[in-house]
Amino acid sequence: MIVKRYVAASMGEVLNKIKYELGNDAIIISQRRVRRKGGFLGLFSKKGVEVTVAINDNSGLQNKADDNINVQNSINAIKRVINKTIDQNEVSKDTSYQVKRNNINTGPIGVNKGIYSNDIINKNNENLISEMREMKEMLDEMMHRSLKDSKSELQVNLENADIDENIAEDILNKVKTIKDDRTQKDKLKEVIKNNITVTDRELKDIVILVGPTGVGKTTTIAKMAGRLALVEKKRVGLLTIDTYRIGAVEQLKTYADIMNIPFRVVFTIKEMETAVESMKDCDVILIDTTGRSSKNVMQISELRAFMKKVNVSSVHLVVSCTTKSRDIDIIADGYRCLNYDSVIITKLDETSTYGSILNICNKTLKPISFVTTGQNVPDDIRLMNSSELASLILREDTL
Ligand SMILES: Nc1nc2c(ncn2[C@@H]2O[C@H](COP(=O)(O)OP(=O)(O)OP(=O)(O)O)[C@@H](O)[C@H]2O)c(=O)[nH]1
Ligand SMILES: [Mg+2]
Repeated sequence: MIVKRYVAASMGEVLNKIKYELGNDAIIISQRRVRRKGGFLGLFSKKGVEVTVAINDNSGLQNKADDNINVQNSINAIKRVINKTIDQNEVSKDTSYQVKRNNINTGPIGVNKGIYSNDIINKNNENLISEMREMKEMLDEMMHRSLKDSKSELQVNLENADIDENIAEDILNKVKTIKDDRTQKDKLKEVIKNNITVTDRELKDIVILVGPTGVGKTTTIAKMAGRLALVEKKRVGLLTIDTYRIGAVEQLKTYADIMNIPFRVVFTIKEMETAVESMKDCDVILIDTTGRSSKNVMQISELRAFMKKVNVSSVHLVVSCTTKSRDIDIIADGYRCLNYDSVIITKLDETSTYGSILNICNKTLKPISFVTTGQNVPDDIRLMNSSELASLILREDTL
């Protein structure tokens, strides 16, 4: 570390000199007002400012992260000195107050002398303290800036996408292991892409959708039914397991009526087999379930009992793209006992950050079967590949 002292007429002038000679990395250690020598035999000296700064002399040899750690250490050390000085001055202020009181007791001459000199000391101390405080604020600001700078561009990309901290760290580590001459951003995209799996498994036999309340299960079932029946010309049957909410049935029944496809409601476990049996002519039976809280083990066990009654070919866990990272953990674990084999991510149109796609993949460890992008039945459902999803997460593309 190099320490240098600068003297000039004003603080502005000193700072310009420092910036010109040392750049933006110099740290101010101390500043004080001085009289600058000038004129014949130093007789006509002028007021000025003396500033002492420090700068790291081997910045070229270290990487940016090390630099930032050093800067932060230096700032912390300087802040400790400043705090100590402020404390000492507060104490000396109290002491000088004591001296003043003592002088009052000793008599009129002592009073005047004592008060006069102590007032000057107090004033100087106050100036010093306020300057120290200013410096402390400057250092806080520098510390804040240096912490911000220490984040790499890739880290910022991941943070902006709302990717879970641990997943982001893992991704960055993987990026570091790629040794080729692609750009960092391309490597990042590659790693994200490899962390997302999708499946284009055909929808057939008995397909069931499970997931928390309001994520879009019924709407998604209607979209699937629409595609299968209207586009792929398959025979589709709709079935809903409703043990919980009056009204949930009506929603799906309306879609079934519009599309002219069979619809049944199952209220008890016993009815499950006969309901499925009644749709044996269908190529695909789509089963809707009422939303369950992933924390309610009883409700999920009940659902499992219904599912055990028939030979389900695929279970899709439905999760909204707007779900917070911690809640994704709870949902992924809460529904694991239903052995879901893929995930449908809904409401992509309702967010501007898509990191949750990666969070969902990492936490469920299951491929994505569909994403939904709006309320329109049957249009707003898609199968996106991992490259498209990676571009979305990195904001290279929009929906
Ligand atoms: N913006 C947007 N809204 C959606 C999407 N999918 C569903 N919705 C809306 O989300 C709301 C809830 O959808 P539902 O299909 O009833 O959700 P659910 O999971 O069946 O809800 P429960 O049966 O109560 O558990 C409705 O207003 C839907 O129109 C989507 O992809 N984007
Ligand atoms: Mg529903």
